[in-house]
Amino acid sequence: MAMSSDKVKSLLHEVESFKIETKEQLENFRLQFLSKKGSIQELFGRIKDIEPAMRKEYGAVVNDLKNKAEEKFIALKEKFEYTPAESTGIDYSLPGEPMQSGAMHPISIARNRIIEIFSAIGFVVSDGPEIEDDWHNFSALNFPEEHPARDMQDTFFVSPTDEGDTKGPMALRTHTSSVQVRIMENNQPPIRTISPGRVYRNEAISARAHCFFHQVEGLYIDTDVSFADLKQTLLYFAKEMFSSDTKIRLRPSYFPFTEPSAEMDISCSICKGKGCNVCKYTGWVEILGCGMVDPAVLDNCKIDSKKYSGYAFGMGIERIAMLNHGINDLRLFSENDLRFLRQFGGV
Ligand code: 2NL
Repeated sequence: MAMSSDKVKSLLHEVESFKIETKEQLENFRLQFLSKKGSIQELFGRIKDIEPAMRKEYGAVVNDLKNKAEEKFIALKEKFEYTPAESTGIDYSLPGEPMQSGAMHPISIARNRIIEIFSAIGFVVSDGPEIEDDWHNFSALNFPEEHPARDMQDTFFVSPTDEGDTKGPMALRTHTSSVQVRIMENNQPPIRTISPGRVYRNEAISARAHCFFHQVEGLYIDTDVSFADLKQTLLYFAKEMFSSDTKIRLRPSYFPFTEPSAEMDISCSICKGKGCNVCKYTGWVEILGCGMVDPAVLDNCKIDSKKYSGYAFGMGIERIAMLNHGINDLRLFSENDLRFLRQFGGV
């Protein structure tokens, strides 16, 4: 204790005799005596080394020293227009600016849910390039040479299409089937994959059409895959995605790459089949296209169509998100207006 009180006394002397005639000296005073690493704080830290019976007295003496130092500091603070952390001009004690937080995009929310549902039954996510050659986007998928989708009016071409170009015309993919063509070319069955991604169409932008949108396509190839397998898988998906009482119906359709082909409707998730604007008073809403993979497509991708069969389906993610949240204009998805994006509960 004796040692410590000597130390307090000598510090008190130092505090009292410290010459402060400039702003810099005031800051040095603060650093030396009053800061967290200053000598007075150090004395407080030593209280644990003091005999318990003497601690009260020791505390009082150090406190007294601290008050004297603070008084001296405060008395000179105004005179030198002291501001904390003056070297940077930043007052770290001010509260921060409120930060704008983002939100999960409704397309991402729907895509993640679709992936979750198909992952649970063994589908693996696959990905591929957005700029594709003619083979992977059209020819391998059985599009005839004169098919309208190959037209400049429908597809964005991104490189010269003159005869000398050995790779053939390159285009922004118009569906993610091109990813699945690549999977088939590089893997033998069993294949069970879903391909989510952005696709492009050369269309005028409106509430119902956009020049880009998002798709998830699914593909399952093995021995003895049947249309019944397709139907059960899609029923499972519809019940998981919407609600367990959702019903599905399949209507005959046509795609170049599937035979037979169908479009699938679900019982309207908005009005539960009673009739509303969304289902146009039919009780049903179309959500995807599907079918059995055309044997010519399997053969194009080096999969033996005599040994294997498969089903495939494709859906627009925007459409699913619109149904889930009652969104009625496609353009909202690409405006990045936070007032829109924050409404969907994703973080
Ligand atoms: C739709 C329809 C569909 C497929 C996509 C597919 C992929 C391969 C082979 C055969 Cl590699 N088919 N995909 C099949 C039927 C329909 O999409 O309306 N999508 C938004």
